[in-house]
Order: sequence, then structure tokens, then C-alpha cells
Amino acid sequence: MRVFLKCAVVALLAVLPCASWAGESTLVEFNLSSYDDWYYNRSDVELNAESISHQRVKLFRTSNGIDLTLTSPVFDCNGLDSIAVDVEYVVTQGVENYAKLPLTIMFIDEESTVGTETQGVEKNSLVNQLSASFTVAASQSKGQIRLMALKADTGSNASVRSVVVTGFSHNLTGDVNGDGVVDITDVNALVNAIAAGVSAEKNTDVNGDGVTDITDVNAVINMLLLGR
Ligand SMILES: [Ca+2]
Ligand SMILES: [Ca+2]
Repeated sequence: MRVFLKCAVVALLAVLPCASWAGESTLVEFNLSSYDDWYYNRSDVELNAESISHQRVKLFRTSNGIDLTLTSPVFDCNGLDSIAVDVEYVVTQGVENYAKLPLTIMFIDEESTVGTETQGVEKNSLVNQLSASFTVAASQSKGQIRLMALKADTGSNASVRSVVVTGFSHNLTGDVNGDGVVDITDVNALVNAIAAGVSAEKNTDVNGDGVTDITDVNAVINMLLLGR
């Protein structure tokens, strides 16, 4: 049995030389072609290709004290360890005090703020590439990102052009050897585990049926062939 499996792995090495699955996926995006379900709390500006391309998704505090915010759709946090938020934040030329326009990136769940980071802007860069990362608690199943510029006033030219929210998971299904990536080395590790008589440990019972056997090898191979 072990010899047969080893031969199968050798054959797979030729088929799957580079296939791998890292625990990283895009959760939500905001840009010219992807802004559905994002919420902008400025009643006189709709989110559309024109408003985004003209950089009018502006963040500032209104004269009656309301902070304009841009909020992402709700995304699934199940199984994630952390998220990263990458933002293109545009400061229009002519603003005298760039220091007034830092961007605050908030990670929220359905009931409260989970984390907040405030990012400064580069005075000499009109398009600032800002990023923040947040830990995801095991109990958190849903999340949202909210952007605001707390110190900006109505004369400020601070606007958001694009946002990418990426989720990271280090506890991957199929990551038998625990190196954070699912690849052909996990097939090999699984074959060795089966040969050694491992019964049903969490990382070897890939399909969750309570035993570790050839069907788990098939499950990992399918992940590599088809993506998750
Ligand atoms: Ca692995
Ligand atoms: Ca199994």
C-alpha cells in the first residue's frame, strides 16, 4: 500500500509541480468596477464610476458635525486569523496641511468596533498607499471595514479611490505538515501518516469523516487541481 501511494505521489509531482493553496483570499474590494454594497453616508453623492473616478468619495466632517464614512459590505470571517486592508487614499494637490488628513481604518463586527488604526499621509505623495492589519477573534463570524478622516474638514481634499480587504488563515484544511501552504508536500506527508497508521488527527483527516485514509489524499489533490 505504501509503495503504491509513494508511486502515486511521484506521478503527481509531474502533474502538480507548482500547484498550491495559501490561506489568503480577497474578501471585499472597492474600485471603479467593484463598489456594489459599499455604503457612503453622504446623501448627495452616489457611489458610481464617475464619482469614484473623479475622486469625490471624500471623507471629512460636515458643518453639522457628521463624519463622512465609507463602509464595506459585510464579509465572512469564519476560519480567518487576520485581515489586511490596503487603501489608495488620494490627497488633492493644494491642500496646505496634509497632517490634518490622516485616514482612520476601522474593523467592526455586527455590534462593535473590533480594531482601529489611524494612518498618516505622505506630504509629498498625492496617492497614498495605506494599509492596516487586524486580528480576527475565533468567535467573530462577520466583519466590516469602515474608513473615515476624523480630522478633515469640509475644505479638505481627502478621498478614497480603492480598497482591498484580504483575509488570512493559517489553520488550513489540507495543510497536513502545518507550513501554512497546501501543496504537494502535504500529499507526501499524508501518505506517510497513513503508512504510519495515524487514525484521525485534525490535520490529517482532511475531509472530516473521522478516519485518515486514501480519500483524504484525494481531497488534498482535488484542492490543488481545482482550487479550494
Ligand atoms: Ca503544507
Ligand atoms: Ca478522512
